[in-house]
Amino acid sequence: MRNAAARIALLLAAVTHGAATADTASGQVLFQQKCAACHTIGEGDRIGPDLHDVGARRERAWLMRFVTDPQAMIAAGDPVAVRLYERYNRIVMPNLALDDTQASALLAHIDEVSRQHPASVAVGVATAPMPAPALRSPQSAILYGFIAATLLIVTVFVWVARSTRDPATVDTHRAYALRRVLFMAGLVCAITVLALTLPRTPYVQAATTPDRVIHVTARQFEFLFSDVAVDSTGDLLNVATSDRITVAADTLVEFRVTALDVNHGFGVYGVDRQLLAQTQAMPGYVNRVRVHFREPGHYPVLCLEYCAAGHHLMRAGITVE
Ligand code: HEC
Ligand SMILES: [Cu+2]
Repeated sequence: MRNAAARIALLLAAVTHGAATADTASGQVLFQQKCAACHTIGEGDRIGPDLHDVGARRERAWLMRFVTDPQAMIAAGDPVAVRLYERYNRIVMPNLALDDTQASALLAHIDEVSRQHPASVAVGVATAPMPAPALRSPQSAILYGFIAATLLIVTVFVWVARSTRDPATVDTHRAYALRRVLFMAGLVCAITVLALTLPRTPYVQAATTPDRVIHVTARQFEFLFSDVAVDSTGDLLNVATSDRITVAADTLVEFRVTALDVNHGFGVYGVDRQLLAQTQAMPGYVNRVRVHFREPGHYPVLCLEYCAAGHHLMRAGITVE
């Protein structure tokens, strides 16, 4: 980060230099002059966040205020601005002496580029929106099964309600015999399911050694991967961490997941955007979850537990080569 500070000083010099000539220029020119050093529109984060679709993410009035005077907003403790500041390495976006017309032109330019280049094409794994799950997938099969079971139960209840409307004599012997049959059938089902699923529990899998152990540290609002464990915020100064990690294909990875502040959810999605594995990230605990990465591709990681207002920013990525 020391290096980054020097780079920013240089960028600031370059950026403020262009100030006087800017006021008649279009949003595009302004963006190139004053923003492109730190931001892209749909090509990923630089020193500041990727501004793709920022017009959809934030309110217009907030954006106008932020772009014209970011430092005042951070100083005033605006929650979103402070979170961004924390997330982007505590680098304050400079005040670029823009008037409202220039700010509007810039925002219009960002909207325009966002419209022309959908993020799914332009943006890398961690920031691309997740496409909706496919209709025919194991996860949807569970949904359909659930709906079918619900309909069956409702039908049975309706049938029972209708058939018992008028009092009738019941043959208790036959009823009890039926009850025994149903009980035995239920028992057989339960034992079969238990026998089929028991070998798939994590306790059995723990007997094999993983090919690789990756430590995951969650905090508001990021996931950090590292080769050694991180126990405190102080450790982050000494441990190399990243929100992207590369893994060889056909590797069994054990993630050891913890959190530094509040509970988070560590969810790994597959190349087809189906949830592959998840575990809670809890302060003071290390939860283990194993994923066998077979196919090459991008595996997004999202937070699965609402952890505070910047929750949706918690994204990381695993690339399998
Ligand atoms: C020196 C680097 C730098 C320059 C130049 C810069 N920004 Fe930023 N920008 C940042 C950083 C860093 C953040 C994150 C907030 C913070 O730390 O202040 C940010 C945040 C933002 C945000 C909020 C993003 C979000 O997700 O809500 C917007 C909008 C923005 N910048 C627009 C601009 C525009 C428009 C320009 C050009 C006029 C510009 N920035 C120039 C560094 C920069
Ligand atoms: Cu979260």
